[in-house]
Order: sequence, then structure tokens, then C-alpha cells
Amino acid sequence: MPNTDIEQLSIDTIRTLAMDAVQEAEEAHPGTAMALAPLGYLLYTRFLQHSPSDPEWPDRDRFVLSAGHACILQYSLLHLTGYNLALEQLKRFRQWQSLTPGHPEHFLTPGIETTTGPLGQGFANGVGLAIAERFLAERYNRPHHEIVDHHVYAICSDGDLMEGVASEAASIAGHLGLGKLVYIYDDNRITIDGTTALSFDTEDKGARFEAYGWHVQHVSDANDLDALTSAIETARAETARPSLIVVRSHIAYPAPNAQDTAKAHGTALGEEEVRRTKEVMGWDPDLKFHVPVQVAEHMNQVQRGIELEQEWQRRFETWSTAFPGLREDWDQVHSGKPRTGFLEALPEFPPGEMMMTRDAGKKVMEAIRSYVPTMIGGAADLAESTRTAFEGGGVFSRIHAGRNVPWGVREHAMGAIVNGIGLHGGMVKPYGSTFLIFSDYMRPAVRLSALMGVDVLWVWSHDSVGRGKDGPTHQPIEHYAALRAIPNLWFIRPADANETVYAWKVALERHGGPVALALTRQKVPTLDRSEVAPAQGVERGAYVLWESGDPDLILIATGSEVWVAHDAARRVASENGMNVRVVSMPCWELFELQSAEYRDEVLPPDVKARLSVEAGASLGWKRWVGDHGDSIALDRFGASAPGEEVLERLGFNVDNVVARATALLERVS
Ligand SMILES: Cc1ncc(C[n+]2csc(CCOP(=O)(O)OP(=O)(O)O)c2C)c(N)n1
Ligand SMILES: [Mg+2]
Repeated sequence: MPNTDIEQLSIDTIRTLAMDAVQEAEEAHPGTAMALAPLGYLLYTRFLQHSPSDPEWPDRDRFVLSAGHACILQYSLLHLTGYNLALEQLKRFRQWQSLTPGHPEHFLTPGIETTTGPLGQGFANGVGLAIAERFLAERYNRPHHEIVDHHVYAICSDGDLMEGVASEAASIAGHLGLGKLVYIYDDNRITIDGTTALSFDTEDKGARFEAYGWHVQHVSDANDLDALTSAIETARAETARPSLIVVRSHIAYPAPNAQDTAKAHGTALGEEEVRRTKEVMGWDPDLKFHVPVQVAEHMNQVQRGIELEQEWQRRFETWSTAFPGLREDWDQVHSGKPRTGFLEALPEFPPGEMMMTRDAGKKVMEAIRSYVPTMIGGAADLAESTRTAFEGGGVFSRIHAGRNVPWGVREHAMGAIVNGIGLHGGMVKPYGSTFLIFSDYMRPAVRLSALMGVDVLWVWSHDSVGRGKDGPTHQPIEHYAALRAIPNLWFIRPADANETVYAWKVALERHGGPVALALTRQKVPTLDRSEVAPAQGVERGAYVLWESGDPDLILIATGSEVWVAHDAARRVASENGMNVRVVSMPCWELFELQSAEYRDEVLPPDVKARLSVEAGASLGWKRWVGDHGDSIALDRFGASAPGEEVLERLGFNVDNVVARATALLERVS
């Protein structure tokens, strides 16, 4: 059936908005938005259960534009369907402080569920959104009371499907049978460098997804609304498997010259081509950013959204009356906070005992389990090693939404999926865990968690060369510096069991961004807090742990090097008669957030003799030790040997700290 006039006019409006906005911005990606205008039109006006006047409605369908470069498509749709995104914003596409940045930004624009652009991330975020939906549905739905029941739609491109992270995510989504996923693959056979004949023609993408356990359909014409409609309906009806719809499209359709060219991906069409395309569509080429009144009316979804939401609200109220306890629980988890009482439940560890901080973390997880009932997560096939699990919480599987998600060996997807879970709402502090060394494998997702300011937790154990016998491939070196370099990520490396408790407290309480914990595999002494300052100092990022008097020398250490620095400081103080201070600095970012007065109190500017002790790259330490200071650090790879020996030989022992501290004192004074 040919499209009706109003359908076609609406679709062409999306196309012209995309062309005009990109032309105005002088760069960006018009082609995909033009080609997928029919799909966008269908999704936003017929399929998505959303409410433009309340973009945060909890049971809305989620839409993820994994091909974030095509965001002008989404911006046009948001504008046309009645979100709070004015036409003016489309005219200011990609400009300073506009709500229409070059890629969709979750923290900025109403209706954008996740930040996308780095290809493959959105694909995996969607899997996280579906996991959250599954978890909350099982927790809150009761027979005849379905209050959590939504789909996750995504549009992905060739690039998305080429990226490894999408393969990882597709694999686990198939394994878990995430039937609420409805993904559309834009099979336009074009990427930036040319056609997919260059690098992506051999594999059969549909067959690949079938092999992952997905339900796969093909639509041969992206302009065929009926075919698209029936494919989406079929995909929605498939509840046991995630769905992929492979849609053959022609980039930049119907531009007479740009269509099917790689150029249409990343460059504005040019005034002349825009005019000619408008003529092909039967539009007045002189009109720019034109939205016909009947299109504005036809596409507006505000009323439909209000009705959808009201209908849900009625069901929600009935459910609340029937299950007041559940309702209370729902409100609590949607506050994004742990339940009150969690602070009192946190363990305290007696001094003296040698303990791995990963084990302290495990004890914390046992203690807080019932205070964060929607906290889910797991390790990338290393749960035994990272000591992360909610015992008794069950395993997340095809048949049961347990709290322990077996990510398999898929760090990158784990990161991006955890972000998706965190973005959903109602899920307090989802987490992902692995060895610190493999934070590299998930770094793009960690970066995005920080950029989006999503409340998630990264738990990384085996946090130094103290990891030992596995050797340099498994020993983090530059990782502390590299992670500290990510803005808005709080990287915490606690010194002992009690600092670990406070690190967890910080993690559970933070709003507005991710927290990462670096925990040891080797045992460290639990410091005697009657002799040193309380572990609560963690909350300020750095604190004076111990001192013999008004300091001549400051030793600054993190994590497993703190006790070494502390022992060394006592020796220097007693042997040299100098006054030594030890600063435990588990989290640079938190320390930076403190007042200048506090920072100067901890690190008085007039004390120039400062020595940092940390088993990682020296990069960045100048900031804290100053030009006169020194660092015991690692600017080399580690070695395969017992962990204690590696630390010992690489200089993280009391004798060496004493020697370097003494030398520094002589040099500086
Ligand atoms: C991880 C990542 N690598 C590279 C890019 C740069 N980039 C943006 S789009 C794109 C590929 C474009 O091809 P496709 O994904 O098929 O999108 P289409 O042009 O067909 O819309 C690339 C390489 C990116 N955004 N993310
Ligand atoms: Mg493509």
C-alpha cells in the first residue's frame, strides 16, 4: 500500500529538517536520517509508548539511537512529536550550548535515553535497559498487574555491528533471551570510507544474529511502511528471543546525487543538492526548516502520551492499593538511594588482622545486600577472584531475574550494559567487576558512564603488581593514572579493610557519576584506628592518617602502599628525629572537591619534602608532591613472581621508603 499523503509529508518533513539542520551546521550526517525517516516516523508515532510531556515516565518504551551520528533524525522526531525541543534548537544543531549536540547526550536533551556516538555502545546500553526491565518486571509485576512492561528499540548501523562490543552484547542478549529488544539494523552498505564491499560484505549479518539466538527478519525497502510495520509487530510478538530487523536502506534517499554514496554519511549535501532533493520530493526549495501545520498536528504525540501514561497510572494505582508493601519498595528504589539503616549495617574490622581488601568488599556486599535490593551486577567470569556476588541473590538467566549477572568473558559489553541498567531508573548502583588490568577492556564504557553521570559502580580487584605470579600482562601499571584522567570518575584505592568499607559507602551514596574501587588480591594489615585516624577520612579523598608532629616530611600513599608508608614514617621519625606525616589518599577526585583550606591542612604548602608511594605510574603525582618532592612509583612493567616479592623488589618496602624519604629530607632541607 502506498503511504498516505500525510504519512509521506511527515516523512519528507523529517528529511528536510535533517538536510536543513546539517546544512546550517555545515557538517554532520544527513544521509542516514533521510533514509531512515520512514522508520523514525513509524517508531515515534505508532510503536513507541512514550510521553513527550513526561520523558521520564517509568514504563515508557526506551529508544536508543546506537548510530548516534544520525542524531538529527532523533532531534527532528523529538521536536515533531512534541518534546520540549524547539525548532530553534534544530537550527542551532551542533552549536555552543544548544540542546542538539553533535551526538545525542543523555544528560542534556529531553527524550535521549543514553549518550551514543562511539559505535556499538548504544547497542549494549539497550541490552542493559532490557535487563533492568526484566529484573523490575519480575520484582514488581503480579498476576493481572503488569506495571513493568516495556520494549527497548534501537537503530544500529554497519559500524555498530562491526564493533566487538555489539557482538559481545548480542551474544549475551541471545543467551538471556531478552525478548523485549527490538533492534533495527540499517543495512545501507555504506560506511565512511566507502561501501561495505571494502570490509563488511562477507559475513551474513542476519545469520550471525540467528546464531546468537536472535529472531531475525528482513525488510527489503526502508520506504515500505507496511513491511516495516509488520516486521516490528512480529518482533514485538516474539517474546523469547531478542529481535533484529535487517532493513535495506539507501543513504541520503532521495537526493539525486548523494544517494548511496559514502559522502552522504558525513558531509552536508550542499545548497544545490538540498534544493534539488526538495524538488524531487515536491517541496518548495526556498523553504527552510519548514514544518507544515498538518504535519505538526499529525505527528504530535503529547495527547497520546498523556493517555498512555494515564492508563498506566491507573494500573499502577490499582497495583499500589493491592500491594502497598511493593509500592513502598518501588518508591524507595526509585529514589536512587540505599535504604535507611545501611550505614549501621556496614561492618567494622578489628585491627591487626591481615586482610585482602577484596575480601573486605565481599563482607560489605553481604552487609548491604538487603539495603540495595535492586543492585545487580557481577563479574566478567571472575566472581570468585573479585569476590563480588550477592549470596542468595540468584543468577540472572533466561528464566529468572536473579541479582548476579554472569557476564561471561565480555568486559566491554559488561561496562556498556551496566551503563544501560543504571540509565533505566529503579536500579540502584548496578555494578561490573573484573581485574583492574582489564579495565582497559571496558574503558570506553567507563568513560561514557562518567560523561553521562550515571550512578554505576566498577569493582576492580588485583589492583597492582602485588597480583604477582600472573606476570606483567596481568599487572596494572598506568591504570590508576589513566582512570584518574577520566573526568567525573571517582577512582578509590582503599588502604585496608576499613577504608574499603568507606569506599563502598561513598560508592553507594554518590549521585551524578560512577565510582570505581581498586581492591587488593594480597593481604594488607587492618590498621589500628586507635593509633591512626578514622577510616572515615576516605570520604574526603585524602586525610592525615598519622603524624609524629608538625611535619617536616609528608609521605602520601594509596591502597596497599599505605601501611608500608606508615611503617616507614614511624621509623624515619624515630631514627632521624624528624616529624613525619602520613597521608592516606585513596581518592584524588574527592580530595580535589574539598575546600582549599582542607587541602592545605592535609598538605601544608610550606612542607616541600613530600614523597608519594604508589605501585603505579608516576604520572600525575607532581601535582601532590610538588617540584621538590619525589615519587616511589612504577614507570615500567611488572614481573612474574610471587606478589610480595615483586612489590619488595620494585621498591615498595619499608627500607626503600625510609631510604628515599631520608634522601629527600636531606635534599630539601
Ligand atoms: C567506535 C567508533 N569508531 C569510529 C567512529 C567514527 N564513525 C562514525 S560513523 C562511522 C561509520 C559510518 O558507517 P555506518 O556505521 O554504517 O553508518 P552510516 O553512515 O551508514 O549511517 C564511523 C567510523 C565512531 N563514531 N565510533
Ligand atoms: Mg552504513
